[in-house]
Amino acid sequence: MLTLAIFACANETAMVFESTGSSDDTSVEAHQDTAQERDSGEPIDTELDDTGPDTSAPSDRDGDGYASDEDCDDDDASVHRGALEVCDDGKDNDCNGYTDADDETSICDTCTPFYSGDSMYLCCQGLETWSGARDLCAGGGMDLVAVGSSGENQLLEEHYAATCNYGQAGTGGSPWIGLSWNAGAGEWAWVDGTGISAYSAFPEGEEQHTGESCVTYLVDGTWDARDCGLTSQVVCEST
Ligand SMILES: [Ca+2]
Ligand SMILES: [Ca+2]
Ligand SMILES: [Ca+2]
Repeated sequence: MLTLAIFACANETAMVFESTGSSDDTSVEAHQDTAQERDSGEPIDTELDDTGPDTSAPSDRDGDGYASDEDCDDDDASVHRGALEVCDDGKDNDCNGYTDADDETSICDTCTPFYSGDSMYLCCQGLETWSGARDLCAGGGMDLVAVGSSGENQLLEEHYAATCNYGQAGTGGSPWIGLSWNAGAGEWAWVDGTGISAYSAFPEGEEQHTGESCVTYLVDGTWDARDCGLTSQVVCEST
């Protein structure tokens, strides 16, 4: 809207002939305030309205719930006190001063890593039930390994004794892998939701579900279904 206003800036009276627009009303009021301050001898405040953000309060730029004064990286939401120490991201996620495998408070330190392409694997010696094994892997931002190809199965076989020390005297053997029986679907399913139609290392006949619903990896590279409540070692994979 067009606004017509005439101000008597040099005088103490502002003369407004017509004002029909809301934005110019502000200018009119500010001008009147300035005239009154000048007359009263008070300092002239040239700011129209100071309603900007309070920059003295600590920010939480990455939105992880930890403000900049208590977050060791306020530009990365995967890093804050109490965060999961992810084993392969090169970050000190939990802000305790130690990164990845150097962090003795995480499974990244207590399990042994090996790598292939972009994937990181961990062999963990602690004996766990199958669901306990998943929880253990989750403690490093990982899950039980999903073996999707003969190449990946061969990778596990290569590291079985050399890296993981499985199958050695006194250490047991046959770690859990991320395969279990999905009763609802009536089929074997990996933790990532895929099935075994593309690749399977079950020996002939073992693929039949006979009541043992979780799968371990044997020293000869074949898979063996066992009772999920038994305890065994663990192979984790980055997700
Ligand atoms: Ca952060
Ligand atoms: Ca990390
Ligand atoms: Ca850490």
